[in-house]
Amino acid sequence: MGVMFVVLFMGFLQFCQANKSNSSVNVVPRRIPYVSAITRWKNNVNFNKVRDYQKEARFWPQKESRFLSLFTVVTFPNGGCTGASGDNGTCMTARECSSRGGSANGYCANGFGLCCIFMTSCGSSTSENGTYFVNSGYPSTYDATGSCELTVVKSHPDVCQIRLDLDRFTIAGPERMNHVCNQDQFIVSGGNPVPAICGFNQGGHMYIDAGIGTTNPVKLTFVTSGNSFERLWKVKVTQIPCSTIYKADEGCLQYYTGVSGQLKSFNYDPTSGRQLSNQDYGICIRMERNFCGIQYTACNDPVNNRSRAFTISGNSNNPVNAMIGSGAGPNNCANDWLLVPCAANVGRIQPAQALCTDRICGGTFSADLSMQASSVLSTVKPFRLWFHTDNVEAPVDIDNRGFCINYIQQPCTNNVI
Ligand SMILES: *[C@@H]1O[C@H](CO)[C@@H](O)[C@H](O)[C@H]1NC(C)=O
Ligand SMILES: *[C@@H]1O[C@H](CO)[C@@H](O)[C@H](O)[C@H]1NC(C)=O
Ligand SMILES: *[C@@H]1O[C@H](CO)[C@@H](O)[C@H](O)[C@H]1NC(C)=O
Ligand SMILES: *[C@@H]1O[C@H](CO)[C@@H](O)[C@H](O)[C@H]1NC(C)=O
Ligand SMILES: *[C@@H]1O[C@H](CO)[C@@H](O)[C@H](O)[C@H]1NC(C)=O
Ligand SMILES: [Ca+2]
Repeated sequence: MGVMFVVLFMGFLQFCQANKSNSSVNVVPRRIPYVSAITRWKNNVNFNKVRDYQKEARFWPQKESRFLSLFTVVTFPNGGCTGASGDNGTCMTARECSSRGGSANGYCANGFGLCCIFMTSCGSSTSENGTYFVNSGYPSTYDATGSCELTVVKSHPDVCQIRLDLDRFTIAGPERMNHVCNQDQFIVSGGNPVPAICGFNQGGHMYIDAGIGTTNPVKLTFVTSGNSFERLWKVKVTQIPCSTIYKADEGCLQYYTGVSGQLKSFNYDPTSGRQLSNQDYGICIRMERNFCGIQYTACNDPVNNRSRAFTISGNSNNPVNAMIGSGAGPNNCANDWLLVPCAANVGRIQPAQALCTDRICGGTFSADLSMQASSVLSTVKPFRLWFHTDNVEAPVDIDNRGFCINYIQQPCTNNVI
């Protein structure tokens, strides 16, 4: 869909080129009243805008333009925009914004359009790309029990994934004993299985597989129960077309791009965040061109004497060595683990029994049974990690925080192929 404005034009010009770079699609004389044209465009879908427009243009051949020497229609595509509030929206007319349920927030398209922000809360349904799902009363906090659901309908059948950006995300954390989210929960249903999460997750993201073609909607639900708690959330919902290069790889709940970055488990916080139970998901890192391996290192922990940046099993109040492998022994990872395919320590001579390992757990990040953390290299492609936790913590696993890991991709060389 495009956005149109009727511009009163006092000259004899039949064409007014508002921007020469788009002159063929931006400005055309029209005989048809603009209201009916808007109605037509509303029924169009936002793909192949220019082509749609050109089709439309054929309905109004240029010979009719002599009726219009006073009127010129300025159109521009419904691009993304940043509103005065800093939220992202879609550029459109005031009329279109209010009819679609958005709220105008600043100008765009050189002042011809308004930046239309879609923000919604409990019990609603949206098919607008870039909708923000907020707690009731946002930006104030919400302290009550209930279930707050948003239904996300595809804006077009050619949408395959939904990306959720957890711009604000504070709900009650898991219980102390087994770290299960039994008070508050954020649940995603209707797509591929997504683990329920709780606690503090600001800055996190998730990709939801929405299936191909017309499918059931995806539902996002915040369940709040139990003790009084000041909850706050603002989740940005972006619809990703199937054919784009920026969609996530299949089977990745989280998808990172770039040569370096930081990965965190949900509700990670070195001071008080409890590792969540019942997790099971893939974390993918896009292989950048000419990079053949990936190195992982536990983040700095600015608050604890002994780092808790990787505390997946054992009693984290004591130093715990790294544990590896999938057996049932005391130094194996039978219950909770981060799976790093064929992980090997960087710059340390490997013990014979652990040339490369897959599961890593314990209280130290290393690919051997060390008390000392190490950077870990994996050259298995594509670059992926899997995180798994069961539903039990106490009495063996105490105060585990989960993980925060920095990654750096390694260029293809003689050593990394
Ligand atoms: C025309 O478009 C170009 C390229 O997008 C932009 O840099 C320029 O500011 C525009 N000019 C006007 C008058 O809108
Ligand atoms: C011109 O049109 C193209 C395609 O619709 C769009 O990507 C581009 O941003 C437009 N440029 C301007 C200056 O509006
Ligand atoms: C708006 O979009 C930009 C660019 O994609 C992004 O960096 C920024 O975080 C977004 N802001 C919000 C509030 O979503
Ligand atoms: C939704 O918006 C994002 C940018 O914020 C864009 O990349 C994506 O293509 C849009 N999705 C659809 C279905 O238009
Ligand atoms: C931990 O840090 C505190 C002060 O920050 C210090 O008093 C204590 O000795 C440290 N413990 C260890 C084991 O290093
Ligand atoms: Ca566990």
